[in-house]
Amino acid sequence: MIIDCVMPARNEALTIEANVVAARGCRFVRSVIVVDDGSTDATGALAEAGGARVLRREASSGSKALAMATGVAACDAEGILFVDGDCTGLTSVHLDQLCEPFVEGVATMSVGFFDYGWFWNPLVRRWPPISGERIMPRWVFEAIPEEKLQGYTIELRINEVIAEHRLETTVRTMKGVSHRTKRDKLGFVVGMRRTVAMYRELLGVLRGDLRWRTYWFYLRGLSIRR
Ligand SMILES: Nc1nc2c(ncn2[C@@H]2O[C@H](COP(=O)(O)OP(=O)(O)OP(=O)(O)O)[C@@H](O)[C@H]2O)c(=O)[nH]1
Ligand SMILES: [Mg+2]
Repeated sequence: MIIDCVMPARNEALTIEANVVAARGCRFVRSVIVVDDGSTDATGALAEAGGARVLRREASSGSKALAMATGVAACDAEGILFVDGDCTGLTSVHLDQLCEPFVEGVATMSVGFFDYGWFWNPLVRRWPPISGERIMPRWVFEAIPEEKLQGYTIELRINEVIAEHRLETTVRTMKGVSHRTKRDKLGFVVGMRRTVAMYRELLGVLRGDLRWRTYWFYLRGLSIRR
């Protein structure tokens, strides 16, 4: 099966190249597509230096969900590996391990979690994943209705398709992997404001049309890898 990696990125000059190189080194990935929404730093050039194909969009029309949709529409791969452009510590080995259950046909979706340490990891692995590092068939992403392609809620929408189709998910912690938070990127005050806005978006979906049974069906199809 052909797998392409789609990487949304806006102003991720510090991390984008390393993440592109990690994704290109994943043995299952054919090519890496970075979708850049009007970055004002060198994100696009550094992604190209790392070997990615870069799709540049207008900042004004940007959102994480739409960037991901643009990347999917621009390729013909049957499997899509999403990787955020702001990961730290991510290697090709992490991505190989993330792809394995999917490639082996063990799971329809495979998700990698950041490493939050021994105390939190077991809890995080049972939580509905909002992690951006995941692989799935392209039809799963394309099954999300256009009006639901909204900002940071996209991962909940992917979970929704998986759960409503009663599909299997595997999750695993990616040892040593984390990311740059909005506070790291924008400073405490602006970063915190954006973080709160993001969680309000997520809560809006949880209180809105997303059915709670989604989580139940997700858990029924969940297996945890070490
Ligand atoms: N192309 C594009 N990428 C985006 C956009 N918004 C976020 N991203 C990228 O999506 C990835 C995750 O975004 P973050 O804002 O770090 O969100 P997060 O990691 O879920 O949340 P934090 O905990 O605040 O870091 C990063 O690579 C961002 O650059 C956007 O509007 N357009
Ligand atoms: Mg981040």
